[in-house]
Amino acid sequence: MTIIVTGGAGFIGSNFIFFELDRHPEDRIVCLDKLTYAGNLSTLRDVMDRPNFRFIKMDICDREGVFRLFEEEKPDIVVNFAAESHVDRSIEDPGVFLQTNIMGTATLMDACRKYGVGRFHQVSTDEVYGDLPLDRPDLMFTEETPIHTSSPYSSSKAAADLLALAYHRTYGLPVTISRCSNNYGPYHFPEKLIPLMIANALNDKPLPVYGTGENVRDWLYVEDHCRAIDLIIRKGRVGEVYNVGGHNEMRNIDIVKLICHALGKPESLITFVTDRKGHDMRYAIDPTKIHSELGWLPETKFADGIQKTIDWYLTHRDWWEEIISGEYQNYYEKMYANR
Ligand code: NAD
Ligand code: TDX
Repeated sequence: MTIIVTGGAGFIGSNFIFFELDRHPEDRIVCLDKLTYAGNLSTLRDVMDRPNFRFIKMDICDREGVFRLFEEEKPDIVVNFAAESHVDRSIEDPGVFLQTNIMGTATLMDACRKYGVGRFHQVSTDEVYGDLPLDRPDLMFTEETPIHTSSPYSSSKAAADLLALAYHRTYGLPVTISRCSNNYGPYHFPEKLIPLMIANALNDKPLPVYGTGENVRDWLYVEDHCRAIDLIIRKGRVGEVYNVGGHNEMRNIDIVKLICHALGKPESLITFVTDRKGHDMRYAIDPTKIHSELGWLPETKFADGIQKTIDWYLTHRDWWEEIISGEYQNYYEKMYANR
């Protein structure tokens, strides 16, 4: 089979490519990525020369290019990870989120229709459900929870989900959607909470916690997410949404303290800064459907996953130091200097 993986030079997409090449060496993977600030070709260095791997630098909004590639590769499956993914950036500048996350997804689905692709999988997020209150731990997001978004990022992802379901109903496009909770693991871009705190702590820089740090996220080790997507594209039912999450709710402040302790750094590095606008309070996924239909369960416990992640950042300093020494500095200055 040929699988086109978009956004494969980013965090989850690259981990998915490694997972697929390892578990399904008989399949061919074509990675399509624009290499935005979040995409790193160095991440894919070890697989670049594999005979069953091809990288192509392309924007998913480039209709002509995408159609040409589909004509050439005749993919069996398309997995769409390509997206603008950072909530804070979407608050600063929504335009590119609408372009890539909505128009790009539509372009890929048009190509899927034209070339009769057997499956289009949209990698979505739990953020499309909005947030849950802290004082109702019994509530969780199911696939039936209404879409109720908070940020331009989550709204653009929700729009793409709705379009995907509409393409299924109207054109019969064989679509599946996964809505996953927060991922962590290797190759996570250092603008996001966990890698940002690890990098700052290692550099003895302040650890900027938004608001009071009581917001809760439901963390899943990235490989568990990859295994869920692998199951959905091979065994999932078309037209269906699958929630993916590991019942691992943690407060931001507790994660940051844990990172301080693991790295032997003082908690005095923690600095409470102005809250994110429209900040979602709590996410919690109910993964009953994917468990009962596809037998998926998370395999990595948080204690093990976070230790593996911290070890990875300690042994791959060159990867993230190169990132934070470049354009990232301007980003950091803009987002955190006067916060
Ligand atoms: P990321 O920002 O690390 O990577 C995004 C990748 O997409 C980059 O390689 C970038 O170059 C590429 N890209 C961006 N715009 C593109 C375009 N127009 N054309 C082609 N490529 C483009 O993101 P991530 O954290 O790996 O997230 C991947 C997907 O998973 C996203 O769709 C995101 O919404 C979803 N998701 C992420 C999480 C999480 O915790 N990170 C959780 C649930 C869902
Ligand atoms: O410096 C920070 N300080 C801080 O307190 C950063 C970067 C974040 N935070 C808080 C905000 C959130 O409550 O930490 C929490 C996690 O923030 P992010 O890492 O930005 O993730 P989040 O906003 O939860 O979104 C992530 O999960 C869902 C991904 O970035 C999305 O792509 C995915 O859809």
